[in-house]
Amino acid sequence: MVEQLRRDFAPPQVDVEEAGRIMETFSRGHSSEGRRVVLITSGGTKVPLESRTVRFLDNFSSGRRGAASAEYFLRADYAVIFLHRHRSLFPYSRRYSNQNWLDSLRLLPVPAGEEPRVEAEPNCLPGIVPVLEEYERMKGARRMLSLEYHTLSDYLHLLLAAARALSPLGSNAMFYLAAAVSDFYIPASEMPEHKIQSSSGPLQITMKMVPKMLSPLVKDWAPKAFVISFKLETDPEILIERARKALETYRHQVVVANVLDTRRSYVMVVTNTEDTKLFVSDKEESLGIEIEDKIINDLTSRHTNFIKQTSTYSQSNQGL
Ligand code: 9Z3
Repeated sequence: MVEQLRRDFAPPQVDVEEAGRIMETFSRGHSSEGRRVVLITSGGTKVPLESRTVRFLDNFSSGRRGAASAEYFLRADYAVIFLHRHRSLFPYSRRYSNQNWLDSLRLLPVPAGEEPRVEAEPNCLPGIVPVLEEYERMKGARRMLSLEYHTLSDYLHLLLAAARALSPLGSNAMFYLAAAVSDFYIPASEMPEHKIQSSSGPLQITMKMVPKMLSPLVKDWAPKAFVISFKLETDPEILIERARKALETYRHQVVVANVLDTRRSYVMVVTNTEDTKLFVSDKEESLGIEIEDKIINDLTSRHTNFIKQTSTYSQSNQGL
């Protein structure tokens, strides 16, 4: 797998070694204070079609699931590594992503010669006071480490580095893999260097399957961690079957299954033993309740049970 990463993908655009060191220091620090650490992946991925990239294959993910989930994990006292796609939604500011910030700011009149002053107009930023308070509290507590990826190659390399950094935490580490990662890519050796010419006629491309990182993550890189993957389908009929298949194949703990059109109001939490449906009703939505609140509530208590079970298991194996 590591060999395939080196061979088939352009070198990452980020300093992966440095990111690995930062993640390790962050997780070690929080773990020594008795805190659990979750790695959240968030956003889509871009797959280049040319080495000097003009065109790429992208997907729909906005990163809202990951950004909202980060806030609820922080409230549940987790330390969060937020590995997200460049410019996808970010915790807290995500709530104001659909508006032009300049419209919420006003220049204040000041006497000539004084520094210009700017004031925010709270009415243009609904709910900003509690959001800002929470943001400042979390920032002050340094409980979130934010890392960006640009390309699929960055994402894959950073996920490997994160797994290595979190592995020493054993079952106290959680992987929450909400990013929508491309299944297909063009290996570096088969990619044209220059812009593909339309004068050559219609375009036909053959793409290879992206290596499934979940498999080595669960088996080798962080074998004791609590791992959650997401399964997205557009056809609700095949959702559960696909989620179960993923659990069987990768042997991790949980799949959160969702359908593209209903992903904001309905998910299914699938484990080896049960399927739990989580909904947000219209009434709850009007009260500002988000599905991520319910997902994180469910998963953090499963994580607690997982830690208890694994510690009982290892104690009984040591004859304690
Ligand atoms: C998800 O299913 C996420 O819930 C969404 C969130 C990407 C739908 P948004 O970012 O959307 O809030 O706009 N993520 C995983 C999707 C995915 O690609 N899963 C792979 C699959 O289904 C397996 S890892 O095959």
